Amino acid sequence: MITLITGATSGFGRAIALKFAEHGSDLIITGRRKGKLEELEHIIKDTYDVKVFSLCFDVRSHEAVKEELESVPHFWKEIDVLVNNAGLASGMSAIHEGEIADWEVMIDTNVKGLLYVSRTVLPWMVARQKGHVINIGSTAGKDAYPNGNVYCGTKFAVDAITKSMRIDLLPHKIKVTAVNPGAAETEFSLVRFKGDSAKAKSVYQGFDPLQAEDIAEIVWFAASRPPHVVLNDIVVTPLAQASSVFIHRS
Ligand code: NDP
Ligand code: 8X3
Repeated sequence: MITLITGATSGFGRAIALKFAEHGSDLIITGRRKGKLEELEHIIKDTYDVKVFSLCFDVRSHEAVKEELESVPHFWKEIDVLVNNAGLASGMSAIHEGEIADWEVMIDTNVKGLLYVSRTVLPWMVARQKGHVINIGSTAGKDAYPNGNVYCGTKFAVDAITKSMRIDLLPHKIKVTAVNPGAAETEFSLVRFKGDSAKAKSVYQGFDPLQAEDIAEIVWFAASRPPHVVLNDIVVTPLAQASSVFIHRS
């Protein structure tokens, strides 16, 4: 099995890479932070008997996505599972106060980046009439929340794209799954609040948030069902969370 994971340098992507390696999958891992990619590649190669190919690129650049992915040796193009995970929130403001630059980075990463990677990889899956796309959405793509506006919009877009992808790929025997996590403690909030660690920490205060490993287990479960079974849409929250808006804090 070959699995391509975008955004493998931290959080869900890193945990998914480790989980898939544990189960014997060869991996293409991607992200912008070269040092983190190299470190993960070493850890995986030292621990598991799998091959790892690292690609350092920004998913917001169509040119880079195409060039880097197409540069891989033929063997690596036989991708069985594509995990579209790279993404982020940038800022959290009322719609009339939002920073345009934040909106652009979220739309370009979460929506356009996912599309660029998918557009490059899917023809290889179609040619083989085989494959599985797992898009990481969010509870933010199921219900909007105050000041979430554009981030929520990008994740609603991921939800819609996933549903339409599933229809388009039906004749080609390609599975499409969405995994939509709620609040999970990764680098997500640190990135959203631009390095303000106190603010990032406060997001998870008073309840027990999801961890990256929880999501990795679910992604592996989805990827390891028998050929005739597809998990279409998974929503997973911490015990204390009912939706994007309702979190019970003690
Ligand atoms: P992290 O910040 O820990 O990880 C995000 C990953 O995305 C990093 O590996 C980062 O790599 C990569 N990434 C971000 N921007 C780019 C880019 N332009 N090009 C390439 N890679 C990029 O956050 P999470 O693990 O939490 O987030 C993973 C996904 O899960 C995201 O899509 C997020 O929206 C979603 N999500 C997160 C939730 C949470 O509560 N944490 C809940 C629901 C969904 P690098 O910086 O090296 O480029
Ligand atoms: C991340 C979860 O609720 O912080 O997608 O937007 S949330």
